[in-house]
This record gives sequence, structure tokens and C-alpha cells, in this order.
Amino acid sequence: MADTKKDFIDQRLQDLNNDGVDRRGFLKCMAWAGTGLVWTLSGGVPVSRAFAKSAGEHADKGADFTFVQISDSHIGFSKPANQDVTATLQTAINKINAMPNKPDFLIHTGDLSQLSKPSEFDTLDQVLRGASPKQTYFVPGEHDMLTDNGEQYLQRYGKGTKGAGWYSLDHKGVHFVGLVNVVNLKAGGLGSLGHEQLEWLEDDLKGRSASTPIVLFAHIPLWTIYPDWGWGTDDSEQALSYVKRFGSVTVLNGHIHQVMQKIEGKVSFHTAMSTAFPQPAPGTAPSAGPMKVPADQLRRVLGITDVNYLVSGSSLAIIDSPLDSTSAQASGNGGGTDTAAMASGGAATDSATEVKIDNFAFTPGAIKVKPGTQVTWINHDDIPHTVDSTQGKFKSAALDTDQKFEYRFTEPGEYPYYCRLHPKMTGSIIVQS
Ligand SMILES: [Cu+2]
Repeated sequence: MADTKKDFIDQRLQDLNNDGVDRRGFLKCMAWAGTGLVWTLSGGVPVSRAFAKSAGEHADKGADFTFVQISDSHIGFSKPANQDVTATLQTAINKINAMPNKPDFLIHTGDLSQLSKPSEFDTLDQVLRGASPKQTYFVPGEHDMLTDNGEQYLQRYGKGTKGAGWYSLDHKGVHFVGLVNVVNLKAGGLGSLGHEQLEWLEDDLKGRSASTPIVLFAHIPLWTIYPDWGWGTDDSEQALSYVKRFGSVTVLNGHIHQVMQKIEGKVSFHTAMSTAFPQPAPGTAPSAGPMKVPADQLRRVLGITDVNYLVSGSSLAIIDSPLDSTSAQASGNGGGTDTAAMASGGAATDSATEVKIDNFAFTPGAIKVKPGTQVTWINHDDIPHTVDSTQGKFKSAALDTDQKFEYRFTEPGEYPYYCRLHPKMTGSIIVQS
């Protein structure tokens, strides 16, 4: 595993030097994302193309309809990786509005906001009102659930949906299913759909003809891309077992802020770029998180995905479009993360009572303290995190950069905890007299 991983990283870095979409890198990626199944590659592989090419030459000719996926707008984010995420979302919308064939609708695969603030949702709504497609179908990302477990999201974007916001719809013979895999995440786990939603999905698909093209979309990838960074969904195999009998299944996700694609039988998986900021390729940085790239390159690693559907074909043609189409798309993005923003701040008074949150990890991961000790967690990342007791004994609000959470431990015992947004992040406080 370690060797394959290193191989993969080397390949990605090499691809980067060649600047652009690289088929070898793409194949590597699929081989490495191993789920233990045999993947079939065929001519029908959805491919990424620079927008400039796709718009004129082939694109939507003869398509029955087109829809556009945008993702990870993170409205409210203003760190060095992109200080104006509203502007880059606007650029994406402008590009959509300029498409020769008008898309029937937009799909937004989550992380609309950075901190679930009403003002952030308002800004998103305002920009989307300027989009030529009047309909946008949403699913929430973990950033849209920060303050109220998604209540506000549901009120604004989830009318008529089930549970935490899942639903399905039919459009010109294609069955679309929006899934939610960012709630009730378990410590140490990945994204999760949960039993109730899986039951609903099974029921929703039951009785549909196997020739119906299916499009599933959710925030966190429904295939395992990089578990160390939480890039996968624990119970996605269950969901995928329900679509196996269908002739054409397309799965769209966001969350990882870069393009990854995989074909597994009749199922094609695809992740979209963010309209806000890029993240490093798996394993090429100490952790996931906003990646600062030179200002003149930012728009090459942000973008939109437009999908054409042809009745005659059995699969959807997916075209990725970076916001800056003047150069080949950078589908790999190595480079360093923004280390400056991760510099630790504040003098530790008593190291035993302070836990730093850095690079998507609690440091130290386990500490021993005496009863009566107050433990302080400080978030040094550019991304909000939480401190949630696995046993339900304490629970922080979402901590943005430099924010703290404090809890005093009085009773001896072991207190495991995790981040409810990134459940791979776990830690433990051991109270001993
Ligand atoms: Cu977190």
C-alpha cells in the first residue's frame, strides 16, 4: 500500500510538471484508489477537457440536455488561498451564462458556505439568481451544517426533501438522486449515508427500469479516494449495490476540490473542482485543506463541470471547465499547502493542557491530565473543526481559525473525542489522579 501510494504521488508530481490532464496519472489514480474490484476502461470514459475546446467543437451538439455541476463555493472563506470566493463563483456563473447551449439546471454538490452563516447563504443566493438556469438542485456539505445541524440549510434549500435533505427527481428520462453524506458522522469514520437514507434509496430505485440512466450526487465522494483524509463514504457500497442493475450510472461528488474520475463497470464516478480554492492531491501534503497557489494560477484549478446527456448514448459526457480556460486544465495540483497560515500561534502555558488543531489533526493526540484540569483546544487550520466527545460528554461549536474550546475534566476516566466535520480526526484525554 505504502509503495503504491508513493508511486501515485510521484506520478502526480510528474504529471504536474507536464502541466495538464494526464492519462497516465488518471489511470494511476484509478488503480490506486483500489476497492478490490476490476475496473473496466472503455472509450466511454468521461474525459476532462479545457473549456475553450469543448465549447466550440463537440460539446452539446445533439445533446438532449445539458446540466452543470458546481461545487464547494465556501462563501465566506477569505483566507490566502482565495480572498474573494464570491468573485470566483461569479466567474463560474458568467461562464455558465455564456454557454452556447443553455443548461437545463445546475447541481451544487455542497459546501455552499464556509461557516453556515445566513449572510453567506444570502450571498450565494444572490449570485445564483444571476445564473441563466433558474433551477439549482443542492446537497449539503459539512460546512453547511455547522451551527444548527443543517436546520437552516433545510429551510433554504431542502424544501420537500426527506431526512437531512435527500430527494430524487426525473428530468427528460434521467433519474437524479441527491444524497446527504455529511451528517451523523462517526468518530474515526468517513462520510456516511445512514440506514434511513439507504432504505429510502433502495425504495426510490425499486421498480425503475434498468434502462433508466441514473445520476447520483452527494458532497463527499461515494468511492474511496483517500481514507486518510476522509475522502470516501463508509456505507457507499450499500448504496451502489442498489444501482448495479442499471445500465448507466453517473456519480457526481465535490468535497475534494479537484478532478478525479473512475469507471467501475457501468458506474462512472466523478469529482468536481471547487469554485473557491484547490486542495492538494491525495498524499502530496501533510493534510487536506485550502492550498495556496500563485494568484495567476488560481483560476486554472477552480471550475465547473458541465454534463451533456444524449439519449442515444449510454453514458453522460462530462466536461470539466477551469475558470481560466486560457491554459490546459491542471487536474493535478501538487505544491505546498499554505504553511504560513498554519504557523502555530499563542504561547503554550502548560503543554499538557493545550491541544493544537493543525493540518487536520489533534496534537498531541492523547494526553494524560489530573482531575480538575482545563483542556484548551485551539484551531490553527484555515478550515473549521469541532471537538466532540465520542461519549456525548462535551461538544464544541465549529471553531474557525484561531478559535478555542475549553473543557474542565473533573472525573477520572478516558474521554475519546473527534471532529464531527472530519471524523477521521480523533483524540483522547485520559484523566488520572
Ligand atoms: Cu475537522
